[in-house]
Amino acid sequence: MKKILVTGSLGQIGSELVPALRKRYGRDNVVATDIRMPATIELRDDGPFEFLDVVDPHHITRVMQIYDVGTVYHLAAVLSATAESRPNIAWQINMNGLYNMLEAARQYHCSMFVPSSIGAFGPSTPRDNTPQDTIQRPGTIYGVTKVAGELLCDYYYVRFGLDTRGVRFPGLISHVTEPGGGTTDYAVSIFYEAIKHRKFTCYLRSDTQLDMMYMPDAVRAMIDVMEADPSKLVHRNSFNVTAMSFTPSQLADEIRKHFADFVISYDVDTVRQNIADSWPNYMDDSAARSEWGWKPEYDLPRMTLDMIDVLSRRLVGQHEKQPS
Ligand code: AKB
Repeated sequence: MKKILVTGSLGQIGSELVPALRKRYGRDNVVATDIRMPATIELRDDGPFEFLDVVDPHHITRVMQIYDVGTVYHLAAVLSATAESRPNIAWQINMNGLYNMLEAARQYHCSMFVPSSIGAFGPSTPRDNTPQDTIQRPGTIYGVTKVAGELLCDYYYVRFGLDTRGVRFPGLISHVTEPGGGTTDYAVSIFYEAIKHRKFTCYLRSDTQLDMMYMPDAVRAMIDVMEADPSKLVHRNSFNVTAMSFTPSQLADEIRKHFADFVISYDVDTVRQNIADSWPNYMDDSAARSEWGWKPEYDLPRMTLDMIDVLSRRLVGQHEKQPS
């Protein structure tokens, strides 16, 4: 079979997508790439890995010439809070990197998955039950790159027949790799702090409601949308997908069902709060459900139980390995 190429494979999504793709399609059929090298020998030996900076078209061409690539999962991107502090870098990676990958996909006849985000919406978007097709006027550079990315992917489909597909991810929660530089990252850090110290200081207000998803659902969404029957797809870039929607205070209540003494306090970071305030409370994902059968498996209680279960075992294990 033709190879599957994953960019940004050592990031939060790639760390779980690559093993899932290798399990499904075979270890040697999935080429992991990133701008940094895997930290451990195990990761390096898990399957093909290539150093790839998406901002440099020569890197992309080199990898495309080595492997017979048929599908690209383009995950290399800068998240919202980092993008706000380094808009220039965000543009280079999120826009120029995407353009370079689309061009390569066009030249080498690949299909391509590109994640968008709730960040593609803005303050004038309806916040409740946010429709699939609605106003998209984000006020962040991250949002600007996400909307432009969705449009660019549509353009490549209409203009060149390139099979581009994508979803608008909410905040993603995972126990494998922590996110970096996002606005929704608190929903991951809170678990580490709850397990280790039974307390957490949140940088968002207690009532900030946002869509969220557990990583196993996110991985399934990416694979399912790429495997979907193209004749059923009315939308392509990008489908609203969500699994749960909660505030920091509701997440703390759920965690307290496991650790009764858990305490949450708030020290609001204005930059991330302003970003979160411009994003939907919850999206309508009925287009994804009807066009390719999207259905999440994890709600808030199930995700919380699994995060606490897996992380508690790992963090206690780490603690026991510490030299005394
Ligand atoms: C972020 O917070 O920047 C991301 C996202 C919702 O796109 N997790």
